[in-house]
Amino acid sequence: FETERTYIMIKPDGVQRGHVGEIISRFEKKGMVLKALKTYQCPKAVAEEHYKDLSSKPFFGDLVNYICSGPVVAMIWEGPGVVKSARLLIGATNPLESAPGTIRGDLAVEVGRNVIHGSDSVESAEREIELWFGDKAGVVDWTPTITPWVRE
Ligand code: DAT
Ligand code: MG
Repeated sequence: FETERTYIMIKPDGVQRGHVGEIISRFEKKGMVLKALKTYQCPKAVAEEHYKDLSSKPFFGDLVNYICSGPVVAMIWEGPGVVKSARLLIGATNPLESAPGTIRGDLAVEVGRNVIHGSDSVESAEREIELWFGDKAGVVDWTPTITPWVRE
């Protein structure tokens, strides 16, 4: 199997509101494979690096403060086309435009409290995985025993 990976992060609002289990469950049910998971209190420098492409935006300061405002749940998920597939589960950036059935569509109402992050490309995914899991702690290479019931 190919091993596309994506970086998924439940933001502090998702953690505070008690949506960790619900969100992880959606990825598990889809058939994606959990390769790493940790709670993390994000230092400002990591949030700034993560969102560096947005550093010129007027909301950048608020965004960094929000990501650092409480624990996040940082994860690596693997699967076929997982980067795009995860973005479809997550829904549009602005929760008022995210389809019902998506995570943001079901759980959020404002772009500044949109519950979850997912990498937007394979290249971003690898960059973000290196940023958040660079020390490889908790990253496990494994294949679920049910894989033949999920993939041909
Ligand atoms: P996404 O998280 O869907 O990849 P993005 O990369 O364009 O979206 O932006 C990253 C985050 O920045 C987004 O989840 C919420 C925040 N953000 C984006 N656009 C915003 C805006 N117009 N006002 C406030 N926050 C915004
Ligand atoms: Mg993005």
